[in-house]
Amino acid sequence: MRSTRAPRTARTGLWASALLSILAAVNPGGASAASAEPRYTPPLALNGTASLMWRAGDDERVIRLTDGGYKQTGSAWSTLRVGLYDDFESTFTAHIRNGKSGADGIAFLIQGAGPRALGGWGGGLGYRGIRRSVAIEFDTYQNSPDPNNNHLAVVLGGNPDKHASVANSPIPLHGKPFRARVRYDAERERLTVHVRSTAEGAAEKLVLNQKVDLADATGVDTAWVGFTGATGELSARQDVYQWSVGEPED
Ligand SMILES: [Ca+2]
Repeated sequence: MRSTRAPRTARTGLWASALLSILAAVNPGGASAASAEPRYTPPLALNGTASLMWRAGDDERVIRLTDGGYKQTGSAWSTLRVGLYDDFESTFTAHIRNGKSGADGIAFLIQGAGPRALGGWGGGLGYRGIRRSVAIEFDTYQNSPDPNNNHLAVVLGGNPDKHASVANSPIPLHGKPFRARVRYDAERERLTVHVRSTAEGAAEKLVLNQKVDLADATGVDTAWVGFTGATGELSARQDVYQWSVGEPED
């Protein structure tokens, strides 16, 4: 019995209403391009090799989780937390590249360990060992438990050796940017993940559909959300941008 659990109707979320653009564009329209001040910058906690930079030729912030070195791990968390008894949706664009092939990929996490959380390198994808977490892998390197070098998976308890569910990606995760949408239906305790190419008119495809109680899996009512990434003997530059979190739009 979890008698201390908040009622289902409680609005525990700190992001109760509006869609929050975490990597907000600066000066949209370029009216005052000389200004480097973002209109609004929710705080981010960066760990390991993660750094924040500006997208080339654009007024947009980018989280670079790994920069192409070997055996790197990085994590980036929004320090504004997400209520797990409300529906929420997070969308982002990721770009993983390093010439012909690269490793190891990134993960989107919902976690209860805190803003300093950072896990193991290589196949650990930067989240191995973050036990109070639910990870969604975008995995570009085949380790022994992996079906191939281009798959998505839901992983509980920070253990990438065991997939709660796994599926081939319908698009290449390495090389070109892709767009992902993670959605949680709190009432049904259902997590879904869609991906699509960033090419104009590209169709979005449902890849993962996992029943999971996020509050139970993370041990918290309001969780940190963000990204981890890692490299190993192979490396890659792994960026995330155009990231937002909020209530589902439909
Ligand atoms: Ca892997």
